Amino acid sequence: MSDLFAAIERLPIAGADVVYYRHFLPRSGASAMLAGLIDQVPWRQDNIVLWGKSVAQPRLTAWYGDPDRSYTYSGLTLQPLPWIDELLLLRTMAEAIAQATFNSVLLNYYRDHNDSVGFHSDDEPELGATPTIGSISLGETRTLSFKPKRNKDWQPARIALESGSLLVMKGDTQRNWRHAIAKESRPCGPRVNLTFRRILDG
Ligand SMILES: O=C(O)CCC(=O)C(=O)O
Ligand SMILES: [Mn+2]
Repeated sequence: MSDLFAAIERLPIAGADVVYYRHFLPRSGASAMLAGLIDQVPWRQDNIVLWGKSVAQPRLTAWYGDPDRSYTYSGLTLQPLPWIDELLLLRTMAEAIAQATFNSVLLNYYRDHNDSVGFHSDDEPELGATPTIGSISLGETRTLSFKPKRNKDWQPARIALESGSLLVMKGDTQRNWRHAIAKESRPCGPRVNLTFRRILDG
């Protein structure tokens, strides 16, 4: 088997469909893309409502997409920024591998080891019942954890998301599992994650 095929891995998670493409982007391309996005994107730190309290999200975000698409999550409604060339290129590449079409992307900027995203699933109604999510990682390797929503017989799972990788989650993944990026105990460098999504009509 060539290295390229060996680097495609289906995660052994019941009731989910998660495939990891380690070498989606060349290393040097991923580093250049990371630096360009950190520099160019108008990052914001929104407040979200958690257990009835307003708190700053523990990371920076940005939302790009087709002009007629807005997105609501954790009590926030975001209007998309207009596409930039770098994101259109990554979108086309991710669509080819995920066999899906995407009309928006949420960018997360984890500045250092203290930034994180709590357990959630990408199950907003506007994504439909079985959304395909294409998740590209740039920069520092961080661990994505999965835990089952209901079935306690299923073991939690983890995967290290390396720079230049694409993780495709589809089918029942969001219905059955939550995922999170925990803080790291040791200092680490920046990471940008891009989750391409398709917001449905109506
Ligand atoms: O940073 C990641 O890998 C995950 C981000 C995520 O789950 C999300 O944006 O919904
Ligand atoms: Mn998510």
